[in-house]
Amino acid sequence: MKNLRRFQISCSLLLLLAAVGCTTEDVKPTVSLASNVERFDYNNGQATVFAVLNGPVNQEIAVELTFNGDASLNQDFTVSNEVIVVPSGQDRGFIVLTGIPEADTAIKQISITIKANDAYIVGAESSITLELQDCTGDRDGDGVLDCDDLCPDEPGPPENGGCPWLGLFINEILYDPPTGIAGDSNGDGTRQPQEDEFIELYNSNPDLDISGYTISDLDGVRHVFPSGTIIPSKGAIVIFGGGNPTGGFGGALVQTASTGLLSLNRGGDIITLRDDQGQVLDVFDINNFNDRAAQSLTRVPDITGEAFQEHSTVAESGGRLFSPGVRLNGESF
Ligand SMILES: [Ca+2]
Ligand SMILES: [Ca+2]
Ligand SMILES: [Ca+2]
Ligand SMILES: [Ca+2]
Repeated sequence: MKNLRRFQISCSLLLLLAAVGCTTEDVKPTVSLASNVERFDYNNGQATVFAVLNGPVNQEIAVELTFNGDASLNQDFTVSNEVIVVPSGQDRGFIVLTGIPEADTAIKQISITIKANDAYIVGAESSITLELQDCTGDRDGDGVLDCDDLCPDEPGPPENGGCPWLGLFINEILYDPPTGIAGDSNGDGTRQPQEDEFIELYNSNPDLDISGYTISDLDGVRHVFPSGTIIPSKGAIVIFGGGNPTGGFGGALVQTASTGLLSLNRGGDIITLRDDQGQVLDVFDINNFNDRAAQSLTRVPDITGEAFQEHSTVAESGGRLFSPGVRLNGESF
């Protein structure tokens, strides 16, 4: 309510002021847009678009809109109203968009923007974009319908949301544990520069038996995955240099180096992941990051990122220096 009261200069001297006019001053509501879905179907699918105020208004306002994008109003979709009416006493109003079935079912965008008006202030969320799709279509032919397909233009199995599997790869690596207890990545209560090194692998495959797979540095094999090591689909495994890893690690598998240490040389080393046939699956070249890090390097974003970055420099890390077994933001994979 605090910004929305209508203040009126007292008009008790109305008769006196009548000659020059009685002025009013409004504290205007701030308006933002929101929607209940990001995409909807040409085949009579619907999306609700809300105008949300920062508090209730004491008289009806009409939020004016513009519709842009390659989807056309009344050709590709209809709207229940071209303005959003917020009734008196309410803090929001809405309109409903409905898809029009048609032969052309390419994905089209609808961009809705609040038009400036004296009755309100346009807030930060002044515009939203929705997509119109053919939800019965399957453009990439992978059996996952477009509206359910997280990768609608790349074939992939249903169990991976219609996206291709990416294989087994390094997602994060700590070769330079921070000094002091902040460097106790394995959670065993002491910071030990060899033991607290780790490599985090992610499995973008169905469940995968990695028995006999290896991790090597330039000097030779540092870890052989023991018999019976199976990483669940879309799961992770963390290999620490040593110590007694303590904690949940997001439910990831946890091992320590079979040779007693990983010996990741921060001055220049190349880490190679191989399968049990000796085929190289992934390589991490520390020489590309020749400054001391005192934190891990991680894919950004997790899993799909091509580039590695220092962990704490990514906003969603919340300043954490590493995240063995979990995503940058601390959530499980
Ligand atoms: Ca598909
Ligand atoms: Ca797909
Ligand atoms: Ca430790
Ligand atoms: Ca991580």
